[in-house]
Amino acid sequence: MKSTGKACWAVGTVLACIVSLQAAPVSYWALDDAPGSTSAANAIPGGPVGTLLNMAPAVWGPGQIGGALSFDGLDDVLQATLNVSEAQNTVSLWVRTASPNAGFSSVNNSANLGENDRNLYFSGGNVYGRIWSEETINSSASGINFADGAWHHVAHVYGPAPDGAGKHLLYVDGILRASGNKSTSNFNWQDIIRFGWANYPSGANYLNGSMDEIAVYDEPLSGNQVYALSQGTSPLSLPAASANTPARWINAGTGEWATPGFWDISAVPGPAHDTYVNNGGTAQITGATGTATPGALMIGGVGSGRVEVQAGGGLAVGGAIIVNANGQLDLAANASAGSLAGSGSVQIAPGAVMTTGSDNSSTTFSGTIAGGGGLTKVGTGHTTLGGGSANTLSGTTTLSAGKLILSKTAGVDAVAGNLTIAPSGGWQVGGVAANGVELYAGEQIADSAVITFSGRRSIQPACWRRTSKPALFSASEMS
Ligand SMILES: [Ca+2]
Ligand SMILES: [Ca+2]
Ligand SMILES: [Ca+2]
Repeated sequence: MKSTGKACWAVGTVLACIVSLQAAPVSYWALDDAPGSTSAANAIPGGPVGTLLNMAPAVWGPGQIGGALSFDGLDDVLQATLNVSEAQNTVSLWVRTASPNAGFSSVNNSANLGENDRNLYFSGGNVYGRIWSEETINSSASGINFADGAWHHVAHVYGPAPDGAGKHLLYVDGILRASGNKSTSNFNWQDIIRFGWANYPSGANYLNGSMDEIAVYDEPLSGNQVYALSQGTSPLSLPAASANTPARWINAGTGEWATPGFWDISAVPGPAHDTYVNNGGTAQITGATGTATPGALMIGGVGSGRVEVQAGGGLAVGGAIIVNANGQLDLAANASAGSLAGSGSVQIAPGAVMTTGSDNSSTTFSGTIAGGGGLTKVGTGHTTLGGGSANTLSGTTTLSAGKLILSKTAGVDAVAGNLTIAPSGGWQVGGVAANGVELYAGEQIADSAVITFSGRRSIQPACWRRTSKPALFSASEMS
């Protein structure tokens, strides 16, 4: 069934059709079966029931959504008769294991299980996806160990992705982790699909862990659809690719934020949507339209990314702005964020101010902040400026609320310009203050900096305190 979910029947001599704007899986095993069940129900009418091999008794338990099925890592397999498309396909599932090496999904020729393809497996804690012959992609660029005993959402996609994201795609936890160049599999004589086993890695073919919410589509899902699944959207109610969440910069090159052609959406991202600018793309924000995103903005990650807020533009992000190591945020106008994280580069031009912290979370930004503009910390959380490279921002850094923690390498400036300490909650003298600036290493503030205390309480410099580390606060810094 295609993404339009078309259902047709004959009415007299006329063929009538209902087209629903949903992506429709060909099979969906929610694995919410009752304890003691000896098979896995398929939520798609007519879809094959899952057979449990070597699983007597089957171990059902809590899943990511409802129940889930456990696999013993020895010989347990969930298997169904299903001839999936070689031309376009998505397998979406949740998997949990603490074994760094473990197979968990494949298609097979029932006559010979040695004939297999569409292998999904963990190797070294990375997630691998393979289509024959012969392309294997993996999540290692993320640097994340996904075999950590927690649930992770995995989607393996091939075929021409509706959002132009590529041909052979591997998503983990809703984020594109790897892509390849093959759009189809050459292994077209498979007739079953198996979970809990793959042909790789050698010697660790079975999954010691659990799986949940397994959905198979005969279509490539968009990155936004995969993201929705990773956020808990049911495969039975997944919007079609045209109704996308979240926004995602999909083209290498440069374009204006509000130009729909550069996005797989035609509107500003909606509530809780995240926005990605990566794959070599640059988003230039030149006006107010399309500059507010209530979710997170992730810059870089899978390929470099750059966001330029140009003069006259603006950017308001309700969630985190995550500037990855290969990401850059250039502000020639004001921007605000729920929080700031990552290890990339932020440039703030003279006259522009970046305000961060409104979501009250605590984050660390370990990249560099440069330019002639200003930085303002709001919210009750802690914002940590870390890393080993100096910030050279020459405008004023202002603490309005919460904590600003300066934690770069000793002797490396976290604050290069002037510092204004004006917490709206006032100061606490003694004890562990809820508001303030803490130095986690010496010489975090340029000697030329002027520090202004303008909080609502009149306080003494002695209230500058920290908890346990030998921070230094020289007299020149108090000038
Ligand atoms: Ca067994
Ligand atoms: Ca479930
Ligand atoms: Ca097939």
